Amino acid sequence: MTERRRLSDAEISEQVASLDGWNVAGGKLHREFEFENFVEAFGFMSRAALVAEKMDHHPEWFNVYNRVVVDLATHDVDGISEHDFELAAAMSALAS
Ligand code: H2B
Repeated sequence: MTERRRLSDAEISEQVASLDGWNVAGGKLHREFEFENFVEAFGFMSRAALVAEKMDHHPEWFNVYNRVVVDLATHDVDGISEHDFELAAAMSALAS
């Protein structure tokens, strides 16, 4: 996997532009997912958790009923790294 290097603001703006539905909020990659119901939302979270564990890169997230709010950052570098973009892309793919 790619290195845990803190990306520059320019690198982040460039990469976030090609990632559908995600933006930067509070220094983290942010996206809100909405599903049909709680079972769909939790199924998504279960699948994303397995990907995250395999990557050893874990989301901050919040779930109410059919909504999952996700914030991705790399604590080890106190910023956003390639790992956040990889996890974001994987989560988008799982939700689509
Ligand atoms: N997840 C996230 N989001 N950021 C990290 O810096 C991070 C992680 N570091 N998961 C990993 C685990 C680290 O704590 C372990 C020791 O590899």
